[in-house]
Amino acid sequence: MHATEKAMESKLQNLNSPKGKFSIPSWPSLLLIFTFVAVLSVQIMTKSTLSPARVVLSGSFEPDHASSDPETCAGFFGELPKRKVVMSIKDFGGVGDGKTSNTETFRRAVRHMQSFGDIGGAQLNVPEGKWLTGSFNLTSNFTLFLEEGAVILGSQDEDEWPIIEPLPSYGRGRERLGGRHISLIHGNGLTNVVITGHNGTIDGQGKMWWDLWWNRTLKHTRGHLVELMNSHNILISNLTFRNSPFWTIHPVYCSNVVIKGMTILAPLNAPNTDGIDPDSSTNVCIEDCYIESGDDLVAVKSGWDQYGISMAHPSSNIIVRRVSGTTPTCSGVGIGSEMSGGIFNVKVDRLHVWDAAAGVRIKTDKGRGGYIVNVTISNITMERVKVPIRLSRGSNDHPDEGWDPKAVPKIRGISFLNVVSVNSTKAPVLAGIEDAQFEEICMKNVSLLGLAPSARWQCQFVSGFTSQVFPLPCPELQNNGSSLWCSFS
Ligand SMILES: *[C@@H]1O[C@H](CO)[C@@H](O)[C@H](O)[C@H]1NC(C)=O
Ligand SMILES: *[C@@H]1O[C@H](CO)[C@@H](O)[C@H](O)[C@H]1NC(C)=O
Ligand SMILES: *[C@@H]1O[C@H](CO)[C@@H](O)[C@H](O)[C@H]1NC(C)=O
Ligand SMILES: *[C@@H]1O[C@H](CO)[C@@H](O)[C@H](O)[C@H]1NC(C)=O
Ligand SMILES: *[C@@H]1O[C@H](CO)[C@@H](O)[C@H](O)[C@H]1NC(C)=O
Ligand SMILES: *[C@@H]1O[C@H](CO)[C@@H](O)[C@H](O)[C@H]1NC(C)=O
Ligand SMILES: *[C@@H]1O[C@H](CO)[C@@H](O)[C@H](O)[C@H]1NC(C)=O
Ligand SMILES: *[C@@H]1O[C@H](CO)[C@@H](O)[C@H](O)[C@H]1NC(C)=O
Ligand SMILES: *[C@@H]1O[C@H](CO)[C@@H](O)[C@H](O)[C@H]1NC(C)=O
Ligand SMILES: CC(=O)N[C@H]1CO[C@H](CO)[C@@H](O)[C@@H]1O
Repeated sequence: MHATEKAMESKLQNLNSPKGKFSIPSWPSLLLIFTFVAVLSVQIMTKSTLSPARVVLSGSFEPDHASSDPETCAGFFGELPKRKVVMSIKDFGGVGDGKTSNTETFRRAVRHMQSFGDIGGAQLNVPEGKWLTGSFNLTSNFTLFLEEGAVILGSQDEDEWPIIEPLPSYGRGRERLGGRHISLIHGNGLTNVVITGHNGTIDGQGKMWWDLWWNRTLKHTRGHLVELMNSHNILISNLTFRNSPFWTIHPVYCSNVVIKGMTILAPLNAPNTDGIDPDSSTNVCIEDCYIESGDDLVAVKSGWDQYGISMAHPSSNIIVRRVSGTTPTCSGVGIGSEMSGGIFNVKVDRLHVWDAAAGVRIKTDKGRGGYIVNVTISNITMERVKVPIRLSRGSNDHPDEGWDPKAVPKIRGISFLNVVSVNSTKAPVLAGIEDAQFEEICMKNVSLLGLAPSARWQCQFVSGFTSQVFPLPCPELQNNGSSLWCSFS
C-alpha cells in the first residue's frame, strides 16, 4: 500500500500542472476503495455468467443488491466508480474556444491518466466550452466527464480520423472496401470505462461525412462517434450525442455495457446515423434514451455474412427499455441485417416510436447464416409508423462475392406482447426465407388501429401463434402451434 502511495505521489510530481485536484488518500480510505472495487469485480464476474434464460424472464441481469429498482438493468455496473485522480482538460492546456484543435491535448491527457489505471483510476473533466478535437482513445479505469455546457466538437479534418483495420466480423469496412476511419472517441481492450456528465454534448459535426456519402466521394467507411472494441464494464450515461458521421454508439466484442439517460440526435435525413448498435456484444443494457436520427434508433448486430459466420461471436442478453424517438425511413429497434454471428435473448420493453418506417424490424437474408432466437418485445406504442412490425429477408447486400447462398439464417422464437400502433399504413409484413421459415412467431394483444380496411398481413414462409390480435392475422399465424413457446407466457 505504501508503495502504491509513493507511485501516485511520483506520478503527480511528474505532472507539470498544479491544478490537479488530488489528495493523498489515507490507508483506510484506500482499503475501502479496493474492497469496493473487489466486490464490484466479483459481482460483475458472477453476473456475467448468468444463464441467458434468466435475463429474459426477470428483465434484469440479476435482482441487484446494489440497486433496489427492479425496473433497471443498469444495476450490475454498480455505482459510478470514484476515481482517485480528477483533472480537467484545462490542466493539460486545452482551449475551449471551438477553433483551437485539442487533439494532442486529449491524447496527452489520456496518456497521463493511463498511468493511474492500476492505482485507483482517473477522471478527465471537460468544463463548459467548445472543445474541438480529432480522434482520441480512452483508457481503462477511466471516466470522461462532460460538465454542463461542455461540448466536444469533432474535427473537420479527415486526417484527424485516421484509418484503422476493418472489423474481422465484417471482413472490410461496412461501406467501403479496406480499412475504416476510427471513431471520434475510441477504445480497444479496455475495462471499467465511464463516459458521463451533466448532459454535456459530444457533437461529431458529421455533415462533412454525410456530404461525402451523398456525393459518392467517400473513400473509406465513416467513423462512429463512440466505438469501444473488446471492452468490458462500460457505462455511457447522461449526455447528449449529436451529428455522428455514422452509427453513433458502437460497442463491438464487448460485455457488460450500460447506456442510460442518453439523448442522441442527428438530422432525420443524415445517412446511417443509427443511435446505438450493440454488435457481437453480451449483457448490454440500454435504458431511458431519447433518439432521433436518420437510421435505426437501436440496431442489434453480429457481423456480416461469411466473416460474421466464421467469427461466430453472437450478441446476447440485450435489454432495451424505455427508449423513445423517431426515424422517418428506418426502425425503432432493428435486429440485423448483419446477424451472422447469431443474436439471442433480446428483450425490448416500453419502446415508443413515432413517424417511422417501422417499429420493430428483423432484417436478414440468404448468405447471412447465423440466427436470431428468443426475442421478446413488449409494451410498444407507435404513432404514424408505416409498418409497425416487419420481419423480412431481402437485405440484399453482401461484403463481396464470397458469400454462401446456402448459408440461411435461423429465425425462431420472436414474441410480441401488448403492442398498440395508431395510424399505421400497413399491416405486419412477415417474409421468411424459402428454405428457412421463420418459426415460433408469437403475438398477443397486438392492436394496429387506423389501418385502411384493405390493409392485409403479408406472410410468407412463416409460422406462429397469435391471440387478441387486430386486424385478423394471416392464416400462417392463426391457431397454428402453441402459446407454450411465447417467452412471456
Ligand atoms: C483497473 O483497476 C483494477 C482494480 O483496481 C485493477 O485490477 C486493474 O489492473 C486495473 N486495470 C488497468 C489496466 O490498470
Ligand atoms: C487508438 O487505438 C487504435 C487501436 O484500437 C490504434 O490503431 C490507434 O493508433 C490509437 N490512436 C492513438 C492516438 O493512440
Ligand atoms: C440534455 O440536453 C438535450 C439537448 O439539449 C435535451 O434535449 C435533454 O432534455 C437534456 N436532458 C436532460 C436530462 O436535461
Ligand atoms: C462532396 O462533399 C465534400 C464535403 O462537403 C466536398 O468537399 C466536395 O467538394 C463534394 N464533392 C462533390 C463532387 O460535390
Ligand atoms: C444521471 O444523472 C442523475 C441526475 O444527476 C443521477 O442521479 C444519476 O445517478 C446519473 N446516472 C448515471 C447512470 O450516470
Ligand atoms: C431460447 O429459449 C428457450 C426457452 O426458454 C430455451 O430452451 C433455449 O435454450 C433458448 N435458446 C437460446 C439460444 O437462448
Ligand atoms: C409491460 O409493462 C408492464 C407495466 O409497466 C410491466 O409490469 C410488465 O412487466 C411489462 N411486460 C414485460 C413483458 O416486460
Ligand atoms: C393489451 O395492451 C394494452 C396496451 O399495452 C394494455 O393497456 C392492455 O392492458 C393489454 N391487455 C391485456 C389483456 O393485457
Ligand atoms: C403451421 O405451421 C407449420 C410449421 O410449424 C407449417 O408447416 C404450416 O404450413 C402452418 N399452417 C398454416 C395454415 O400456415
Ligand atoms: C386510430 C386513428 O385512426 N387515429 C387517428 C389517425 O389520424 C387521423 C388524422 O389523420 C385521426 O383523425 C385519427 O383519429
